[in-house]
Amino acid sequence: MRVYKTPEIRNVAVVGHGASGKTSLVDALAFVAGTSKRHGTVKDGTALTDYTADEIERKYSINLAIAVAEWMDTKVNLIDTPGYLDFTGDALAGVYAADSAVVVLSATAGVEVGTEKVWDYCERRSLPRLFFVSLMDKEHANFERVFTQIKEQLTPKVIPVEIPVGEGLEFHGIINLFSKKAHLYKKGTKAGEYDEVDVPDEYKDRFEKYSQELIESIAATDDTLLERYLGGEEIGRDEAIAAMKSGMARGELFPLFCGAAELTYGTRALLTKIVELCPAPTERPLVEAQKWGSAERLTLQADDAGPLAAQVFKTVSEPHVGDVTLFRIYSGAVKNGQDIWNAPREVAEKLNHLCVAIGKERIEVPELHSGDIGVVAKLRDTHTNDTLSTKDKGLVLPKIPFPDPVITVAVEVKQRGEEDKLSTGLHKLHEEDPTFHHEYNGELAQTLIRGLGERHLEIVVGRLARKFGVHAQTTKPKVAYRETFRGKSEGQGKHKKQTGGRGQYGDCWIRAGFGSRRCHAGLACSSWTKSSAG
Ligand SMILES: Nc1nc2c(ncn2[C@@H]2O[C@H](COP(=O)(O)OP(=O)(O)OP(=O)(O)O)[C@@H](O)[C@H]2O)c(=O)[nH]1
Ligand SMILES: [Mg+2]
Repeated sequence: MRVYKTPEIRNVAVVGHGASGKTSLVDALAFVAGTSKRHGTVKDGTALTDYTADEIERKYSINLAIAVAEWMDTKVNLIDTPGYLDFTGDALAGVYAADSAVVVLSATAGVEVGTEKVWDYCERRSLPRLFFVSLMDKEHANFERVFTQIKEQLTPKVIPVEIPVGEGLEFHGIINLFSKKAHLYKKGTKAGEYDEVDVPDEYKDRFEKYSQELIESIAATDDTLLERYLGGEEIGRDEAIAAMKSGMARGELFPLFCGAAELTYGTRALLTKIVELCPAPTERPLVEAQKWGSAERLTLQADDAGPLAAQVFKTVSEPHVGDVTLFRIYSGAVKNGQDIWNAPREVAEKLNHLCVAIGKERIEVPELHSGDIGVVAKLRDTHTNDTLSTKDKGLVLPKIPFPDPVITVAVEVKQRGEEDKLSTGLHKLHEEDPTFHHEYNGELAQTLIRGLGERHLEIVVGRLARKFGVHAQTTKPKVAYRETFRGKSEGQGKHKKQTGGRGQYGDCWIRAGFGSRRCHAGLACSSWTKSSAG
């Protein structure tokens, strides 16, 4: 793969609710572009970005992962993110590393809770966005319904630039409102090829209606265009695209596309529009960094000549490789083998075997330009949310605000003597995944783990076994029982059991609150007694 310069790069987060078709879309885009030689699927466990053992087994994404589509002399870095809320930390990280986003929706399910969540993440970053309604070939697919839901639940500024030809089992083409042509797919199309034909007669009315809406929405974002449009002048395709791009950058327009990623339908048009409408790193707002150890702040832009500032947005630990670090360069450029500096940890690192990632594959590159996304293995002490810079500058970028855990369980080793290994494993897993936390609670005498959901913690326990050889099980955390005695009380309990032998007899007295009006007690649940066998 050749090295791409900053204006030739697009960093696109692919976000959406679980099972909306993101991973299938990313695989199809990389394949159709020719960058990936094989069209993989989630069902077969061959999708480019669902490559870990957990993902292949469960058939959904757990980790953020990168694929590349080289299209129109541009390198599109596609950041596939998980849709399940248990792994939403990675969706957030993907949004932070990107300059734009494709919000994927299922044509049958429409806007779901996960769609609203990622929409909110994109809002926080003011990311230019486009929508892709996938699974148009699935029974009960309904483009119009999804369009209405987006308008009502996410944004009234959504505007279709394509409409489907047929829906569900009848879905076989797309009408492009910019080119005013229909793309009809032949059954068995391998890489999104189509026959380009005039808009079929039965779609003419719909086409006219949507085309008019599209051009009016675009004109409405620019006074000069609006004047010309109202004066009866035709607005050319290139002008319309340029106006749409700047409307998207200001958050005034969100174009809507459709297709069926698994069949590769609609993927070529989407790639072209990603290149034409999504911003290059140079077209995004400037980023502020702090000089470590001082109050000095620097404003950075995606420029090779600027000081190096790259953010680690994901760390994965891979079998036989160790820690693999994914980073996004915000300023400056890097070379293979370069010495770099992690200022807050005061550790010198080296970019040995600098690579770009395409799923699990890593391709070594001589250098990476400003704005690009890179991957490097075996850094010494660099973790998710750290900033990489050079020793003379020592910069720190604002951290990604990962969500706080929402559930807690206790964890214990199955085999005595593995407690130290457990603690090391948990510590490493937290460095990899900042939405996972752990602590030893002395009062309960339990190790507690916290995460974003049951599935999240289940995966953590699985990783403990696979990566660190610690077999652990989860239990309910005990309750630390703390109350203030306000009065005094006493009670007696007797235990008698005739077992056929000598029998059992126990007599227990408890007195509480004597001697002090404010006496705190901490009781373990399993406490018990003084007994005397009869
Ligand atoms: N019929 C049809 N099925 C599809 C299409 N795209 C994806 N699927 C299926 O839909 C399911 C979910 O697809 P994924 O690509 O894994 O969806 P995702 O959004 O990545 O899901 P998460 O990773 O869990 O967030 C899988 O079973 C796919 O085979 C499509 O275009 N048509
Ligand atoms: Mg996925």
